[in-house]
Amino acid sequence: MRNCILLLLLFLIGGCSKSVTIQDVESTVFAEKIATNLEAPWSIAKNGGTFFISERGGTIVKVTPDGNQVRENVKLSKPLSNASEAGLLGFVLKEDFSQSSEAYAYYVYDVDGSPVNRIISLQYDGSSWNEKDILLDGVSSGSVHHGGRLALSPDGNLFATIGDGANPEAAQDLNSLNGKILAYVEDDNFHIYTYGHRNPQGLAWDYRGVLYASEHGQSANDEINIIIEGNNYGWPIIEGVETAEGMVTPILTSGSDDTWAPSGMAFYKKLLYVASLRGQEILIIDTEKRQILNSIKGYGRIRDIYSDGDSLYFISNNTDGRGNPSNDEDVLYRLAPN
Ligand SMILES: [Ca+2]
Repeated sequence: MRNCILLLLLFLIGGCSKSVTIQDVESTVFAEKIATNLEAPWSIAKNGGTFFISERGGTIVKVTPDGNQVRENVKLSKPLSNASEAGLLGFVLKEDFSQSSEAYAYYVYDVDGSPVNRIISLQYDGSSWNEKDILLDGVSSGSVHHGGRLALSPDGNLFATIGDGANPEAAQDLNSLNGKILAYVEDDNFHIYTYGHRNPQGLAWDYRGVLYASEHGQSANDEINIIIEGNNYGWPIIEGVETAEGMVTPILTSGSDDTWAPSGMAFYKKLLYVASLRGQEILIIDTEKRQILNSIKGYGRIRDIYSDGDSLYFISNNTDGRGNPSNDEDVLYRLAPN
C-alpha cells in the first residue's frame, strides 16, 4: 500500500515517467489497419487526415480519411535503378503543402549501370506527382547503402541521410557526400551536417529540438546517435561502442551480436520509436536514460514510423524482397491511443 501511495505521488509530480510510460505503451499496442496491399512502402507522410505513402517501385499511395486508397504515379525524369535497396525512397510534404502542393523526394537511378542518388521537389496535381526541381544530384551510390531518408526539422529545413554507397572510406571524406547527413536551407545548397555514417535511414527531433539518427551497422552494431552539426560518427574507423578521439559513439547500439537494421523513427510522448527491419519490431527508447524500454512485435519487418502528435503510424516492409519476413503483405497501421 505504501508503495502504491509512493508511485501515485511520483506519478502526480511527474517523477515516475518510465513506469507510467511503459504502461501507456503497453496499452497502445493494438494496431489498426489503415491501408493494405502496399508494395515495398518506404516513407509515411500525412496532410490533415490524408496519408501519402511512398513505394520503392516509384508510386505513392494516397489514403483519404474515408479509407479510400489509390495508387498514384510519380513522373520522374530518370527511370529508377533496379539495384538492391534502390528506387523511390524518402518522401516528405513541404510545410506549405496545403497551398503549394509540393513535396520532396529521394530516388536512385542509374548512370552507366551504376546507382546514383538524387533529391528533388515534386509538384502534385491531385492525382499524380511530377518532378520539378533537382536539389541534389550525382551522388554515386554503389551497389547498396543508398541512405534515403528525408525529414523536415522543427524550423522547416530539409535533412537527408546519404549512405556510404558500399564505399566505407567515403564516409570520412569531406569531399564526398556519401556516408553523410545533409541539411538544406531553402534557396541554398545541401551542406554536410555530420559525417562518418555507414547507412543512416532514420531521423527524428525530440521535444527540445535535438536531432537523432538511426544507422545500419556492418552485420551488427546498429546505432542510435545524437546528431550535432560538424560531428564525426566514426565509420569506418570505429563502430558500435568503440571510441576514438574526435569521433562520437552512439547513445545506443545493438551490440556486436545483434542486428536491428533500423530505419525510420519518430518521437511520441517523449519516447523514440524506431522501425526495425531485421528485428521485425518497433523499438521504444527512452533517449534520456539511453535505454530500450520495450518493443512491439508481430507485424513483420518495419520500415517507417510517423507521429502526428495524437497517434503513431507505421508501415511494414515484407514485400521488398529482403530478409525472411514473417508476414507477406504490407500495411499502414495506426497504434491506437488509450
Ligand atoms: Ca558510428
